[in-house]
Amino acid sequence: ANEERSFIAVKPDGVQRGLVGEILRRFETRGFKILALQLVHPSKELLSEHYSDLAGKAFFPSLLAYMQSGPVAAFVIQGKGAVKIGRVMLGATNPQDSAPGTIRADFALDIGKNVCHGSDSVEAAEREIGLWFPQGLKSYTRAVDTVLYE
Ligand code: YYY
Ligand code: MG
Repeated sequence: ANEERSFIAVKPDGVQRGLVGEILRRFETRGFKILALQLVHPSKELLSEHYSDLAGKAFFPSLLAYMQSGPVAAFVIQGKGAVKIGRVMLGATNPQDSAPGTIRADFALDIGKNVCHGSDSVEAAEREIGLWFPQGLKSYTRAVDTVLYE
């Protein structure tokens, strides 16, 4: 149960704005284990797969162009409630509706430049992790996990 994983990415605007460290820090200090970490220049193929559920949307072409405008900081977090907590920490898709204290509320204003991505279900997380980290992940133990969990 403490092994749940989510795929989180700092989008190109976030990387350009120097927010990678700040965003990673929030997940680290919350207690999540960083399982994988990579700067990726995503291909159109990867992004089309990643956002396949949005293929019919009017904003799809601009979304792909935005996501290819620079490197993406892709990472995997692991820990209790990783998917749900990850989404809560990101905030609503539209930063105009995001609650204060969330990443999107604290660092973004427009839906098309919302700084970060997070998986919306456990199934989506596993699918996205496989897409962005085809080399696979290696687990490791942390001493702090014995202190972190009841
Ligand atoms: O999962 P999340 O990123 O919060 O939203 P999705 O509905 O999956 O959309 C993915 C991505 O597409 C969103 O982060 C911004 C962009 N987008 C947009 O530009 N305009 C919309 N009306 C909806 C989504
Ligand atoms: Mg989504």
